[in-house]
This record gives sequence, structure tokens and C-alpha cells, in this order.
Amino acid sequence: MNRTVLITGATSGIGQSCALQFAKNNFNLILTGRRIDRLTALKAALEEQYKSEVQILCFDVRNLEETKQAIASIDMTRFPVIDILINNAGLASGMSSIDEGDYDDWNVMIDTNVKGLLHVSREVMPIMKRQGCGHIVNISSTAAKDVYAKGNVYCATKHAVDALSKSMRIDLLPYGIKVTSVNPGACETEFSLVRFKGDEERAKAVYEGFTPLTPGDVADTIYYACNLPKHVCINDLTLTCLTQANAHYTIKKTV
Ligand code: NDP
Ligand code: 8X3
Repeated sequence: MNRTVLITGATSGIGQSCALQFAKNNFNLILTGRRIDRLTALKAALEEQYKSEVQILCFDVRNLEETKQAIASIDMTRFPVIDILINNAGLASGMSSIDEGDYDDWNVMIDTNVKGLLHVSREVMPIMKRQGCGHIVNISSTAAKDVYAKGNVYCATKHAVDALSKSMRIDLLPYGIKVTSVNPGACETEFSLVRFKGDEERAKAVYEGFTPLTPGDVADTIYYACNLPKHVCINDLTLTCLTQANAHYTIKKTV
């Protein structure tokens, strides 16, 4: 019987690469996001190319009612066990000094990265408890470990994800549920395009002069962490490209 992975934010970047990586390895997939056209196309492509069963759930993780309904609509006959939840949906919105921060940007980051992750987890954790097994992978960031100039609220949301991963690990320990925090550094996806609200030049400039992580690199690492022996759990895993030391120190080339 194939195992099942539920990936939030599968319409782009790291989430989409995870969908490919797990499908390639015969997982069944429950994929979420807000862009239905992308979800539909991804489902069709994966079902054609691989032997995976795919259910798509189109909802906004910020909306608790939508989240509850979406998780309740999982087809338990096709997906009787949710083996892995990858809490990946997230974003940065804007980049400004904290004294000039935009309230709407702050709300969207806090509501998505913190409350959205909590909404999905709160709906899935009881299912995993009933199963007596499960693995929750929270996609955090190097921004959970350090802060950088003008990253203030985004970094705070990822620090919160770090705290939630640690808390989940303690509270879920009796139920045999693994919790892993994966903390990538700069990775070229739609992340910067979203942060800079569609400004392609500004987004591209973020990755100029060095070789950032690819979403495939991050997906490989997540896949590795999800396929260890039953008694082994990676708690916390930080990965960066060769020229990044931490959230605020990246060089353009090695000597
Ligand atoms: P992308 O912008 O490429 O992907 C983000 C995904 O999140 C999309 O699928 C998007 O789907 C989904 N998403 C965003 N908001 C919502 C929402 N309200 N409801 C449901 N889904 C949502 O960025 P990345 O792949 O880079 O980001 C994935 C995660 O990785 C994020 O948590 C990010 O913070 C983290 N990260 C990224 C790094 C990077 O450098 N790229 C480094 C470290 C961590 P849709 O728009 O269809 O809803
Ligand atoms: C996303 C990467 O460097 O913008 O977490 O914080 S960074």
C-alpha cells in the first residue's frame, strides 16, 4: 500500500518539488493551494506520469472554516492513513524597517505562516493520533534561527514556527508522531516575487551573483528526513547553499 503525504502550498516552489519527489517514489498525494488551475494541472501531470493517487484541496490556510472543510473532505477510502504532513504554505510580504512596516503585510505573514500552519496542523493532528503514527514536517527557514535587516516580521513568524515545532514534538511524543523542522536558506522559487509583489527585477536580484538552493534540493532533503527508520527522527535540519552562512550572511563567491 502506498504511503500518503499531504503537502500544503503545492502550487509552486518547494511544495511543488516535494509533490514531484514523493510521486516519483510512489507516494499518494493530497495537495493544497489557492490556485485551482495549478492544482488541477499538477494532479493531471502526476497521475499521468506516476502511479500516484492525487486529491487536490483548494483553500486558503488563513481561513479556519475553509481549512476544516478541506481536511474533512479527504477521501478516507483512497487515503486511509495520512503518513506525512508537510506544512509548507507560507510567504514573505514586503521588506521594510520595522518602524515603517505595513500592517497588511504583517497580517498576511502572521495569518499565513503562523495561524495557517496551526489551522492545518490542528485538523490533521487528531487524525494522526487516531492512526497511532505520523510525521509532521514544518517548513521553517534560516530566518527562524537569526534575523536580518528589514526581515523583522517574516523572521518573527519563522521563529514562531520553530517554537511550534518544538512544542509539537513534546506534545505529540506519546503518540508516535515525528516532528521535523526544515530550515532552508535562500532558495529560488516564487518567494521573492511574492515578497516584492510581482516586481520581477527586484525578485531576480535577490539571487544574483551566487548559486542559491533549488526547490529540488530542499525537496530531496525533506524526502530524506521522511524516509528514515521508524525509530529515527530528525528534529531540526538547516540547509543553505555553499555561499550562505546564516540568515544574514551570504557571500557572492568562495575564494
Ligand atoms: P512559493 O511562493 O514558490 O510557494 C509558496 C506556496 O505557498 C504556494 O504554493 C502558495 O500557493 C502557498 N500559499 C501561500 N499563501 C497561502 C495561503 N494563504 N493559503 C494556501 N496556500 C498558500 O515559495 P516557496 O516555495 O519558497 O515557499 C514555501 C515555504 O518555504 C514557505 O513557508 C517559505 O516561507 C519557506 N521558505 C522559503 C525559502 C526561500 O528562499 N524560497 C527559504 C526558507 C523557507 P497559492 O498561491 O496557490 O495559494
Ligand atoms: C526565506 C529566505 O532569506 O528571505 O525564508 O529569509 S530569507
